[in-house]
Amino acid sequence: MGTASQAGTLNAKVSTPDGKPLAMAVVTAIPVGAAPAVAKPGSKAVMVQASKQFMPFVLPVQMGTTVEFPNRDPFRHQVYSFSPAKTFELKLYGSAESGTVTFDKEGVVPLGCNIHDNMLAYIYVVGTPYFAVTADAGENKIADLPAGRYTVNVWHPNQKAGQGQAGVVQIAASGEATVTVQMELKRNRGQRKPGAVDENEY
Ligand SMILES: [Cu+2]
Repeated sequence: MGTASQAGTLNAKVSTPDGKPLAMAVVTAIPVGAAPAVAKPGSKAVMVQASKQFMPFVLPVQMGTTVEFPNRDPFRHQVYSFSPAKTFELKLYGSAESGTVTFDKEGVVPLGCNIHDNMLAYIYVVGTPYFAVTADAGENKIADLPAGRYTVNVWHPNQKAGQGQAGVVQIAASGEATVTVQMELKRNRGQRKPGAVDENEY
């Protein structure tokens, strides 16, 4: 019978090569030898549109997850992506309405809005239930990892190609392991503020 004592924790610390903590990096732990795993039926996540911004900027989800896109602004948005992992365009909708998209393929899904060019966010679709996003201190942890060996990867929307392999980590039952990853960025661009591109509300 599984108990908490059969699970360990992976601590991750991500920084740039000059030692600055890197937030918004997605850390994934994939059981060695396991095929990509689909989320439990009914798995949900939320990507909000508010004050002409997406929130959060980076949203990791396990493949098979349905993401809701509620609009909390008093004007309309139209969310789309041209990504190979998921190409879609929601209908134009206003305050207190929502659309949903199910992400069934691993990969990076950059989001935009047809009305507000400044809006940008990323859905990162992974084939494992074990993932976390780093906070401002560049750290986070993945708890409740069954004992075993995991391939640990880190992804950031602004990373240079070839970055983010943290190697294989052994997690002992009720043990802790720590990975420290340096990630080189090609730029450090976040989501631009409203009004950076257009001044109109629709
Ligand atoms: Cu918009």
